[in-house]
Amino acid sequence: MAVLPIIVAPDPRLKVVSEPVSVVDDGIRALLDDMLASMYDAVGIGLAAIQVGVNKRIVVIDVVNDKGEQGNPVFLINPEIVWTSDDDRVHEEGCLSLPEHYAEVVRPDEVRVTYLDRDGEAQELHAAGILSTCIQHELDHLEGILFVDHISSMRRNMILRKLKKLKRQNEPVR
Ligand code: GNR
Ligand code: NI
Repeated sequence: MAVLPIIVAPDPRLKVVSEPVSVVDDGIRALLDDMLASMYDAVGIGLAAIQVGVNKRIVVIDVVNDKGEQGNPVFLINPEIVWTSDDDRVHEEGCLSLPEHYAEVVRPDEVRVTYLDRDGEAQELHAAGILSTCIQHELDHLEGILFVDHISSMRRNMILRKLKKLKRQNEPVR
C-alpha cells in the first residue's frame, strides 16, 4: 500500500470529469487500497480518485461513528445517485483538496446510490446524515466539482486566492 499525494486547489486536474471503470480487477483493488491509506494518512472521511490524480469514477469513504472512530470503509465504483430526498440538510464541509477551509453547504438530506463494490458486484445504499453529505461531496469530485462551487463566488474566490498564494510561497526560488 502506498500513501499518495493529494492534489490541492486551484489545479486544473480537479476539474476533470472522471471516466467509468470498465472492469474491477486487481489493479483497481490496489488503487482502492492506496486511496484508503492516503485518506487515513490525511485524516479524511472520504477521497475521490481524481484527488490523487486518477480520473476514474472511484470513491472511498469511512465516516466516523458517534465515538469518533473509523474502520468501516465503503468502496464505491461507478457510483450513481438514483434518488434524493426532498428535504435538505446543511453541513459544514471540508475537503482535503481545500485544506483548512470550511463552509456550510446545503444538499439533499438523504440519497440512494448504486455502485459496484470491490468485487465488481452491483450494490445499492441508502444514506442519511454525514454519510449522505460525504457521498454527495465525493460524487461532485467525479464531475470536477468542489464544495466551494456551492457557495457564493465571493467566498469561493477568497478561499482559492488564499490557496494559490500558499502554493506560490511554497514554490522553490529559482
Ligand atoms: O475529510 C473530509 N471531511 C468532510 C467533511 C464534511 C463533508 C465532506 C467531507 S469529505 C472530506 C475529504 C475529502 O476531501 N473528500 O473528497
Ligand atoms: Ni473533497
